[in-house]
Amino acid sequence: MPHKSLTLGEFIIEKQGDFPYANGELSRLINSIRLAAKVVNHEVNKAGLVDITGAAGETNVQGEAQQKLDVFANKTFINSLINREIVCGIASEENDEFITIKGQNKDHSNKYVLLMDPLDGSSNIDVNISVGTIFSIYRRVTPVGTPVSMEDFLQPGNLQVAAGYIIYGTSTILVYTTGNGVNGFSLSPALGTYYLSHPEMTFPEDGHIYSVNEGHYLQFPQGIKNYIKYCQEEKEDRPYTSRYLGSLVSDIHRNMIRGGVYMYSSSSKLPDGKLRLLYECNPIAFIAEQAGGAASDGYKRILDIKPTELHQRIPFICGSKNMVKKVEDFMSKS
Ligand code: AHM
Ligand code: MG
Repeated sequence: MPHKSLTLGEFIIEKQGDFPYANGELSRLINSIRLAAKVVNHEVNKAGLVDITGAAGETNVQGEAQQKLDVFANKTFINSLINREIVCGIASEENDEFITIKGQNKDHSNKYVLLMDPLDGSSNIDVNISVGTIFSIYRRVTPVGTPVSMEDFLQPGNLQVAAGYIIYGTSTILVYTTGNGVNGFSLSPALGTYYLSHPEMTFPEDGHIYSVNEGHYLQFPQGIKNYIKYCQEEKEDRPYTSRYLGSLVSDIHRNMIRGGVYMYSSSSKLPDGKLRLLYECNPIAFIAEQAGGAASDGYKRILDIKPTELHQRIPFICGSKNMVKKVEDFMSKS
């Protein structure tokens, strides 16, 4: 077993003391996510064997067709969190409005809100490419004892207390941070246990991979076009390698291990880009920074942006620190 066989459960207990005001609530919350992720993993693995792939026949708030597994993952995470009564509210890519949850004493006494994309990259399910769950956790800003309100969800990313992602891929891995570095845990399919397999993950400061949907090239702002040309130039350590799965967590995970930059910028067709600030960009940006990487909208730090809407979109450039800086240089020059 990897890394002295330390399990995620043991790791969570070991780290609980790192939080000055911890009463175990955040630990129980992460516990609940890891359990729900096991259920989703089981279902994702069965795709193709049972009638679970394909569209569910409904569209979500953003007008996108919901896949059956999207709906399943959404319900699984929400039910797991509601049953354990450990958050006061949940916002999901798949729900128009946030959900209010009462605590154990039916008194809105829980402290944390959770925002998530329950199954990101779900258009990849039918073709057997890795998909993922992304989550972001904040302490509520409204008083304990009252129902949550929109302001509990519209907090800048720099106030996140924890964030993570799960990749359902060649192996299933849960990566998360509570603001003290980033650790990854691989799920043993035989034992159903997550083991610490990627301790203290770090983004290389430089990299040789750029990840972008180049089909949108003609619609990109000039700064992004110029950066792509820079990546392709025959100079020094270039041309870089192009790798793009169209599954955010997988593209970010690979780039964090190998060194690279992911870009979903604005375009003439999508002026705000595609990715959602609250439950896609902010959690990934928090993880990237905790691992020594960076995340920007092309001009400024993602984590400093004050959100205005639950399903707000934002251009997203994330990866190795020096590569993100280079993209920003190209953006400001053009
Ligand atoms: P989704 O939340 O609808 O699955 O969309 C998000 C996904 C990301 O995982 C991925 O990086 C991006 O959309 C790919 O978009 P495109 O197909 O336009 O390149
Ligand atoms: Mg998504």
